Amino acid sequence: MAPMTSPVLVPILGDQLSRNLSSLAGLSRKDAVILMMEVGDEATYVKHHKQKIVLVLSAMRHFAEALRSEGWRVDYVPLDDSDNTGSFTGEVARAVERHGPSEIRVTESGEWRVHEAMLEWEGRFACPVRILPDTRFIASHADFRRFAEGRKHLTMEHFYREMRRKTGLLMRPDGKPEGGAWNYDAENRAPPKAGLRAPLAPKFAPDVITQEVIALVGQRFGDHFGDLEPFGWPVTRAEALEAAEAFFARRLALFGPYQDAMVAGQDDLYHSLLSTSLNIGLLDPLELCRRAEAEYRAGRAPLNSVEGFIRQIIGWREYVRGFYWHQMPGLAKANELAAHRPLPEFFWTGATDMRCLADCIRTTREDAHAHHIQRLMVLGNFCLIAGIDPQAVADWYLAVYADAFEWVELPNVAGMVLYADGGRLATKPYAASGNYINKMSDYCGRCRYKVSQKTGPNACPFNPLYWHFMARNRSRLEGNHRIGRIYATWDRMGAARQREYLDSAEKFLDSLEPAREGWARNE
Ligand code: FAD
Ligand code: DLZ
Ligand code: SF4
Repeated sequence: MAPMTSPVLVPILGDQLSRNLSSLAGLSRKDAVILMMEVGDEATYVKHHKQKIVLVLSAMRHFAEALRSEGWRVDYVPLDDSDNTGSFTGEVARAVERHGPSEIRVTESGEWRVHEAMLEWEGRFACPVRILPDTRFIASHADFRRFAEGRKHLTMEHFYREMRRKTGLLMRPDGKPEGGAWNYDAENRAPPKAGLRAPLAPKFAPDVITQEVIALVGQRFGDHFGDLEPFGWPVTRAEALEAAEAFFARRLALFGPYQDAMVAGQDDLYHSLLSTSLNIGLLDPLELCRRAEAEYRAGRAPLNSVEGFIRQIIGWREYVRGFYWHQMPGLAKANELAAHRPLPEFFWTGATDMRCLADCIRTTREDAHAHHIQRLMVLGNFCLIAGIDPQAVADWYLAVYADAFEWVELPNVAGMVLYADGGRLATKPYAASGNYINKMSDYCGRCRYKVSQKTGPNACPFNPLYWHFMARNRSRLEGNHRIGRIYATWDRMGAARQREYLDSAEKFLDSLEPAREGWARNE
C-alpha cells in the first residue's frame, strides 16, 4: 500500500468492534490508520477473569483481520510486542510518532477512567483530538440528561417508554404499546418446574487465533480468577449472529416466563448469553430488538417474552449507561448504607456451604457468566444484607464477568443491588430472605442449611441476615413507602425473638473469612 502523508489516526478500543463506529463514519480508507492496542493495563486495572481477556483480545485480532481484508490500514500492537508501554496513552503516543497524524479521531470510551485519559490526549499531542459520541447506543447523553432533569428517582420504566416511542419497537400505529400494556413483567416470574431444562446455547470452538490468545493469557494472567478453558464465547460478528439466531429459534419463546428462575447446574436457562457480543460491539442493540420483534409479529414468540427481552436492552441496558455517565464520578464512591464489611474469601473460591451461592460462584468461575437473577438475588442480595463494602463488591463484579464494563456493571452493583446510591436507581433495596431463593430455584432442597429455619446454626443464613439488615438500616429505610411496612412485622416479634435473629446473624457474619488481598487488584 502506498505510504500516506499525515493520515487520520483512529484508535479503536477492545469494546468498540463495530463496523458502524462513529469514528469510522465518512472516513476514506486511504486517509486513515486504524490503531488497535493490546495493553496490560486493561487486563489488570482489575484482574479480569481469564476468559474475559481471551474474549476481548481474540475478538480484537479477528476484527483487525476483517478490517484489513476490507482494505483498511490497521496498525495492531500485540500484547507481547517488546516495546509495548502497557497503556492506551503510551501506545497512542508511540503511534503519533510512527504516523505523524493530522488528527486523532476516536469514539468516546465506555468507562470514565479511559475517558479521563482521552481528555488528556487533547493537551498532550500536537494534532487535534476529536472525541465522537458512541452512536451504537440509542439514547445519547443529552437524551438521558433531559429525562433526568428535575426527577428525584430516575425510574427506569419512564425512560423505557421514551425508548419505545423513540424506536417504535412494539408500538401500534395509534401510538399505544403493542398489546395495550407497556410491561409484562408480572407474567415473567414463573418458578422453575421440576426437571426444567433449556435447549443448549451454541459454544464456539477456538480457532487458531483464539488458541494463540488462550496460550498468551494462560502465560501472562495465570493468577487471575476463573477457568481459562473450555472457552466458547463468540469472537466474531458471524459467530455472534449465529448465537443470536440460536437464541431466537430455541430460547426466546420461554425467555419471559423463566427469566427469574434458577436451576442448579442449568446455568443460563432461557437467557440469551448475548451480553458479551453486545458489549464489545459484535452485535447492535437495535438490530437485535428488531429481530426479536419480528419473531413476535411472525407469531413465533409471545409478547411477554419479546417485550421482556426488548425491555432488558432498550430499557435497562440503555438506562444504566445513561445513569452511569449522569452519576459519575460520585457513583464509584457511593455508600449510602455505610456498608464496610470486607468481601468474603468464598466469593473467589466458592468454598461455602450455602448451595445457592456456591452454584452461582461455580458458574461464574467456569464460564465468566451468571444470569441476572443469580447476580441480583443470590450474589447481590447476599452482599446487600451482609453489608459488604460497595467498592469491594464492584471490583468483584467487574473482575469476574466476561460482559463486565464499568458503565454497565457499576449502576447494577451500586444502584440496583446495594442501594449505595441512596435510591436514585432502585426505589427500594432488593433485600430478600431465603424464601425468595427457595421459591425461584431448586437450590434449597439439597443445601446443608434449612430454608424453613429462621434462626440458629442450621438456619438458612439469608433469614437472620435479612432481619439484621432491616434492623440496622431502620432509620434510613423506614420512611420508604415500599419497604417501611415491614417494620410493623419486626416490632410484633418482640424483643426476645428479635435478639435471636440478631444473634444468629452476628454469629454468621463473625464466621466469614475476609478475602485475601490480591484477588481483584494487584497489591
Ligand atoms: P439476558 O437475560 O438474555 O438479557 C438480554 C440482554 O439484556 C443482556 O444481554 C443485556 O445486554 C441486557 N440486560 C439485561 N439486564 C440488564 C441490566 N440489568 N443492565 C444492563 N443490561 C441488561 N450486564 C452486563 O452486560 N455487564 C455487567 O457487567 C453486568 N453486571 C451486572 C451486575 C449485577 C449486580 C447485576 C444484578 C446485573 C448485571 N448485569 C450486567 C446485567 C445482567 O445480569 C446481564 O446483562 C445478563 O445476565 C447477561 O446475560 P444474557 O446476555 O444472557 O442476558
Ligand atoms: C477489557 C479489555 C482488555 C482485557 N484488554 C484490552 C486491550 O488490550 N485493548 C483494548 O483496546 N481494550 C481492552 N479491553 C477493553 C477496554 O478495557 C475497554 O475498551 C475500556 O474499558 C473502555 O470501555
Ligand atoms: Fe441458599 Fe439458604 Fe437455600 Fe441454602 S437454604 S440454598 S443458603 S437460600
